[in-house]
Amino acid sequence: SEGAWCYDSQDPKCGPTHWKEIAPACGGPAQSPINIDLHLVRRDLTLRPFIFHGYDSAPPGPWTLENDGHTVLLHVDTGPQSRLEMQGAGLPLPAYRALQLHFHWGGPGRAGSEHSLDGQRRPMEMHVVHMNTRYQSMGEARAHPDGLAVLAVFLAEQDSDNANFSALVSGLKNVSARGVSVDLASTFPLASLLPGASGLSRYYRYWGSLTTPGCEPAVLWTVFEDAVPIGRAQVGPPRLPWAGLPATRPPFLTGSAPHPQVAQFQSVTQAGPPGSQPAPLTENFRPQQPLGGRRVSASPG
Ligand code: B30
Ligand code: ZN
Repeated sequence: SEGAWCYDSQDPKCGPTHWKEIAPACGGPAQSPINIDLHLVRRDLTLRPFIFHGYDSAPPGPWTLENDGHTVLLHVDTGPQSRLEMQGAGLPLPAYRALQLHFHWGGPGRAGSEHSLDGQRRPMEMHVVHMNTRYQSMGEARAHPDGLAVLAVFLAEQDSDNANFSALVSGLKNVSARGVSVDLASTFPLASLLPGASGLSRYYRYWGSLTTPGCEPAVLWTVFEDAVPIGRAQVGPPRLPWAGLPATRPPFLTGSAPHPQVAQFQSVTQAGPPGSQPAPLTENFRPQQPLGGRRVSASPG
């Protein structure tokens, strides 16, 4: 349904300022992502913990990893035998089913989360996309304000591996070309990628949109405060100019250091003209959108 679009704001044809020409909702109200100003959030005592069904065990699978040219997606909805659903947490009834998770990242040395807290971006952001079970398809859900619920999880660097990302990161080398899908060697508990024990982090909540065309205002967003760590070493050796430096860098250098663990994601490629060298897919995050009259709520934490 969406024509050609891209993240490059320098591109005269397909960048974010042109999205509204192919998808009018991208120029409409209630768009995502946003910066969350922590002084303006309203604490909401009705934002209780999430209730997750099936997130604590490895489902039958197989799960499919896909490079669609805009992101890397892990499709986790493999049918009725692996029902992954969430409720509670102020979500509309009856429940939301997990469909896919995917990532947004930056470029060498550049943070690439879509949301930010008090203007602070993180190296990466993972989105776990859920559909309201009252709807039959993604297409139907996208037409309703309560159709989708996305869990946004910030990823932060750490020196040691996060084994919970191993199966996914190992699959990235097999989806470096746009349009390619592979079955992952194994599934894993979805909860292992969420902050705290099954998402017991404080979270921020607001009504927004898909962050890619068609930008439908169909998403109840949850942005977890606590980041999930992802390891530098598990995604390959650091690249210049940091190669050869000890794993622990002096603190004054960390602000300008690249995010080596993200290098693996950055090795994924996007579309190019036939026969051309494929360009790495980097900085696949949308510019932040005006909050307008919306309110951001915070769980009691
Ligand atoms: S997000 O979480 O707001 N970034 C879709 C789902 C969630 C978000 C953005 C888009 C979505 O389902 N889009 C339509 C299907 N997409 C797959 C995809 O997720 O992103 C196919 C496509 O090419 O349009 Cu890329
Ligand atoms: Zn996303």
